[in-house]
Amino acid sequence: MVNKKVSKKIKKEEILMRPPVVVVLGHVDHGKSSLLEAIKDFKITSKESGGITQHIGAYEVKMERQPSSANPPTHKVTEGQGKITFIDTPGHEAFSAMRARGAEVADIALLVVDATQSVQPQTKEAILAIKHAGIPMIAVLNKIDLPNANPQKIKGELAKADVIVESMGGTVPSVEVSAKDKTGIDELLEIILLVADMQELKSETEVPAEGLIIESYMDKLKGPVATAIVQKGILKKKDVIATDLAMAKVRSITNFQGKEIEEGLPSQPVIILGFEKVPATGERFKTYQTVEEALAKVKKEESKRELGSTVIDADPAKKIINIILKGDVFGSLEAIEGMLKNLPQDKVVVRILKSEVGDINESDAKLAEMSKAIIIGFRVKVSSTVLQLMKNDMEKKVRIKTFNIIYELIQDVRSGMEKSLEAETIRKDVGKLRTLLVFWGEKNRQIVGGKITEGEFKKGLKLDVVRGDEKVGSGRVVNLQKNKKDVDKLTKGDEAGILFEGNIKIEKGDTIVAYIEERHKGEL
Ligand SMILES: Nc1nc2c(ncn2[C@@H]2O[C@H](COP(=O)(O)OP(=O)(O)OP(=O)(O)O)[C@@H](O)[C@H]2O)c(=O)[nH]1
Ligand SMILES: [Mg+2]
Repeated sequence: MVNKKVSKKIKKEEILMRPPVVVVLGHVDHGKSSLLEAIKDFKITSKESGGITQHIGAYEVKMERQPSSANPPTHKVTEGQGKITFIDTPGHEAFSAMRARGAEVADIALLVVDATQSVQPQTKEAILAIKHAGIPMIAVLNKIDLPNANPQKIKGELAKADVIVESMGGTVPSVEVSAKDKTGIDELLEIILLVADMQELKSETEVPAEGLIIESYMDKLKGPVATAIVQKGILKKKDVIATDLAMAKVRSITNFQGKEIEEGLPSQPVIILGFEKVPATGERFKTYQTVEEALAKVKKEESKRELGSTVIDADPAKKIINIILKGDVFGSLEAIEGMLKNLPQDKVVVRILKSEVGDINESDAKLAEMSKAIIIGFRVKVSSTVLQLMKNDMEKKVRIKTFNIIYELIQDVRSGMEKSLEAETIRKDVGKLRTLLVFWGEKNRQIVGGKITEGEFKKGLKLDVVRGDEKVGSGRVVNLQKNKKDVDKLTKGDEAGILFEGNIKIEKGDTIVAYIEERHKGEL
């Protein structure tokens, strides 16, 4: 926290040594949140549904000691010294946008790999995001407390993924840690500060504040709430700021722990109140001289884009599932939309009519009723008015489902899509017989002799009778005989007799085609 006296002093400086922003990236469950928890005693893990991080979180850590730097800072030691801003990200595959955004705003990336496991898909994706952002990384091999940890193997795998650690002759520092036992944490922090020192992270302070929104949601009492990282300048209360979507006259600034602060310094994670609408995650904010200027900017952007709806162009012949999506924060909506779009849509199309932060309200229910949409909520509640409506006349018309885990939400939509498809019957030819001899039989039965020219025949199989190029009748196999003995199966090359039952009198020269019908449940 910064008091006014300190910040006045800072403002005199042209350049501020700002703390490094460190993004924690890696595959799901490899221990990113636990690592942050170990670094500072944040109880992040226990708050999450199913232990999976679903939001990006930002945390600030102040080191007790000064950085032990090989290159002492060339600029004056300032408030930022010894501080590190960490951004936690989710490892689940759905959140690639959040990971990319995290890497974009960061100065350094921690690539966390579970040393008992191996380099996984999202490890590789994280590596790409880091390389794309062009920031240095530190490989963190976690869970070395476990007996099956094999950091050496991981280093080899990392090398294959083009991340060559120092001990293997490369340039990427690596450190072995246990988030559980809190070992290796000191060394890790030391390396972070060293890497940061080498970057000489400066920030202009005498410029209008700018930053990146990393999380946002609507709070019933507080209104729109945005978590941001200040990147340039000093954000102050009463500043007028705007993203493309929303403007704010900053009402309050709090640090990540919810303590009110006067100013947000470069690299500092801050929670901003005062937005008129919820800004989207990943948006940049800038400071404006006047409210009019800020509003003009938002208006201009507004006219450029269609707000709040993502409609996938649909072929009218396809089935369409209309969805109204409500979520707790923009980041979740973005992840869910991304995953829904990735569902196969060749036969059934998911159309998101509306995607919005906030609880499920009456207007959602009305839209759902009109458009025959299903309302899907992620970590939101159903408002009491809607609950009342559901009890009364809308009961049968609107379907509402809420979820706490993204994966379950996606699976549910997927199975809904599958159910909307009728089961298909797929016919497969399994054998052919050319008739050489025909015996007249009784009623609708005949004994036919011939040669199996393709595949096989079995009792009970369905049959088509083909004359010339035309199907002239159908039936089934009642019995099979070879060398005058009953058999279960005839295969290609066999000369044999079959007892045919069907709606046609077979003639010499007809081809009898045996087939099976497989019923396939709707497959996307
Ligand atoms: N034994 C051991 N277990 C660990 C260690 N670090 C994390 N874990 C466990 O690994 C599991 C996943 O840890 P998280 O910190 O939630 O992993 P994450 O990478 O943040 O996961 P996502 O946010 O879902 O991507 C939890 O059960 C942790 O208790 C460690 O150093 N040693
Ligand atoms: Mg996590």
